[in-house]
Amino acid sequence: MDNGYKDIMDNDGYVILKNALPQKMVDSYNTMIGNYFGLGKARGESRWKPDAFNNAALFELHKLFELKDFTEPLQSLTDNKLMYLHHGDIHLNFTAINLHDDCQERGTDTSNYSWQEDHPLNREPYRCYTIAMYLQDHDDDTGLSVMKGSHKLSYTGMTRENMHKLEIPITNLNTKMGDVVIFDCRLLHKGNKDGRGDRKAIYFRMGQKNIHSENHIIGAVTRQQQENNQPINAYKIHPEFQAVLEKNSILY
Ligand SMILES: O=C(O)CCC(=O)C(=O)O
Repeated sequence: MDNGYKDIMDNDGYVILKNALPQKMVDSYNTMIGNYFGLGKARGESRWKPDAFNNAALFELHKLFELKDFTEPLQSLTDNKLMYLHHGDIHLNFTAINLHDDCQERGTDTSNYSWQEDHPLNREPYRCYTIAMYLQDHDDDTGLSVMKGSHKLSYTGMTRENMHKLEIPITNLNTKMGDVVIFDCRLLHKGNKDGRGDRKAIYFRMGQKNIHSENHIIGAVTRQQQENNQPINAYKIHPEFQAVLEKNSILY
């Protein structure tokens, strides 16, 4: 199954899988995230939980990896070498409103390595993707916005001011609940404010097993362990999560 996803990804830096999540799953994740953060009290407040897939209270998330409408396009984008990149957050009213990329370089030796397009030290296809699942409709510019094609730019170290001077229009992805956005981690993107007070999302990363994914994992684990106040070398994938990935032919 290809459906031209590779061409779209190459050109735009993102793909939207319309209606990939069944409504039942959307509803149950809405409830799960609401319960986890205590939505009654936390309405309107910003909360997020890093490394959610290894948290027993959130194992319902593992069902995502059994969903062929979601994994097959990703297998096709990654030449059937799909890998979990050890990054998975759930969000309640978490909004990253400034343009940014999701490349992870913390703790990575970048002396002989680059993820930038056409850079001489970029020797393998860059196929690290952020998966964004918003659990409500965003037909009113309150979801995710992207700078189409910016995954091909060399903007390392670029100031925010200069990012906005790029003269690339910002596209609002007016997604519906059940849609899944897959975007190249190098793509400049931002979230938007939502006055409803219960904006929920699942954010995680997957990629093709190669040097970029391996480096991405180092940075992602470093960040998550720091955010969870845990030593970096104490990170472990939970055996139940590992079993789900293996059963669905996903590397980790
Ligand atoms: O606010 C949002 O929904 C975007 C979140 C985001 O860009 C991120 O977590 O990297």
